[in-house]
Amino acid sequence: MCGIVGIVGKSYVNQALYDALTVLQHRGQDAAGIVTTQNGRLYLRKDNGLVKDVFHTRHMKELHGNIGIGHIRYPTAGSSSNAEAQPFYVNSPYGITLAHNGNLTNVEQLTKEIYEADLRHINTDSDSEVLLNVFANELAERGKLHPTEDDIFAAVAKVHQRCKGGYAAVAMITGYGLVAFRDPHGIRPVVFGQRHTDEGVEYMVASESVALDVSGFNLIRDIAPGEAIYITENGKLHTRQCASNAQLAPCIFEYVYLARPDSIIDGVSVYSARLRMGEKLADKIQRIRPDHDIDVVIPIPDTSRTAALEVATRLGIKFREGFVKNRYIGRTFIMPGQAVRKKSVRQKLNAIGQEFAGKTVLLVDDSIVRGTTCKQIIQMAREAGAKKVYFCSAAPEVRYPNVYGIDMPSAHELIAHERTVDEVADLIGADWLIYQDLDDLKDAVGGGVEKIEHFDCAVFDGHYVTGDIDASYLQHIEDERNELSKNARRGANAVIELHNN
Ligand code: PIN
Repeated sequence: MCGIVGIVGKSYVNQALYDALTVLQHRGQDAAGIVTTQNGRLYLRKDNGLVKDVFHTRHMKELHGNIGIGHIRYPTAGSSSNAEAQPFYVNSPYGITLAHNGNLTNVEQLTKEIYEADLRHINTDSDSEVLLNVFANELAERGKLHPTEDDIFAAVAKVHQRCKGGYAAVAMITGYGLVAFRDPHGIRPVVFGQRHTDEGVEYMVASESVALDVSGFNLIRDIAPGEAIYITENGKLHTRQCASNAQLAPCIFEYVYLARPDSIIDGVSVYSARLRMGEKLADKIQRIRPDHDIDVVIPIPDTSRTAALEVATRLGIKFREGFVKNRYIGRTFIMPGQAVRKKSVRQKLNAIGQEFAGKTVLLVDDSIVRGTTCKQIIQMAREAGAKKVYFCSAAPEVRYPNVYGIDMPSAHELIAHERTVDEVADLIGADWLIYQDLDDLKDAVGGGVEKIEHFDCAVFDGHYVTGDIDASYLQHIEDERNELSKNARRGANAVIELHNN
């Protein structure tokens, strides 16, 4: 999962791009980048790290121009080198830069085609570089010195034919303007909006509507699945449906956990969806155990708070803050002779004893993925004196890998994979475990004012909307991941050895 932004403005866009990236920081903390353009030149700054650490005054001063795009990256195994920070650049045709959120599922075939048929070189392991090269190649194929909107939309149509998977992308064509497009299922989110200034209308494209809010842009709408928008350098907006088979099936996990609650995705308020998740959970609890003995509902900060509030209200039980999250987690130092230890949950969360002592508590979290964190949290609740610890998840059992850009690639890392609810409850140490039903989740998200018929729910039901995912593909990405994390571990050990010597 990553965040993207693009602006066509009437004055310098560097600060607004920076502000947007800061607001999208929850979508990735691994790397950040901005590229702007002025008088045919590109100005790029990207590196590993948080937005506030990557951009200093000296960098911002160099980001000239009224047009630019930005990216923040989520760490996935094997993608942490700073060569893979985005935006990516190709010099031909025109000089194109691109920022991408999502994951292509036919990247190996595309990489081969790009080299053997398109005669283009790929320099990283990033599928975003592949996406950029496919787009650039298709635009070059049009053979125009001055591309029109028809050429640009035709190139996006070809991208849709060639690229499988989930993608929301924003690209800048030097000297022409900004293009943004979304895959034919609209798996990953992307919206656009406008702001009126004395000099005219400015446009922003972003992964989430919160990025528009912070700089005073008004949301126009989501880019439709398969649609592309093109905003010329002088601020003319063109939109076109570029896919023949478009059908909206957004990633339901955005609503569960990934997106900020104050965002609106595909017309649905993330906050309202989470409230409804809480209502559905409360109804399920009431249904299966009407005589439950829950004394207090406690959220696990932060995401689950909205759902937990509604669970408590609906059940008519007290809602209490039982855990405090440390907002300032420090870095882990690599010390000579010491293994690098992952920060424990205890360093991030602390229990407020009085809310647990002698009580039957219902802890609410947004989801259970690996089960490692929730196990420690349940243990903390017991140590704080809870009589019984019940646990509920606002999402159903996460049983299958995600292949569209969320870092959940290996089934065996998922605690609910091939396990029953009782087995998971045993493993995490809960006295009672309640998962949201998938139909209830779909209803919570898609059953509000704005109706959404289909979702990408693959992590819950194993159904992959792009239709190209089978067991051998999943096995392949799992093997690849094991290999990458083995290499990463080797790398970490090498660092320790280096310090020892
Ligand atoms: C945490 C959001 N949320 C908490 C992410 C933990 C799964 N985990 C998914 C629960 S926050 S585990 O709100 O952003 O702080 O299943 O792997 O233990």
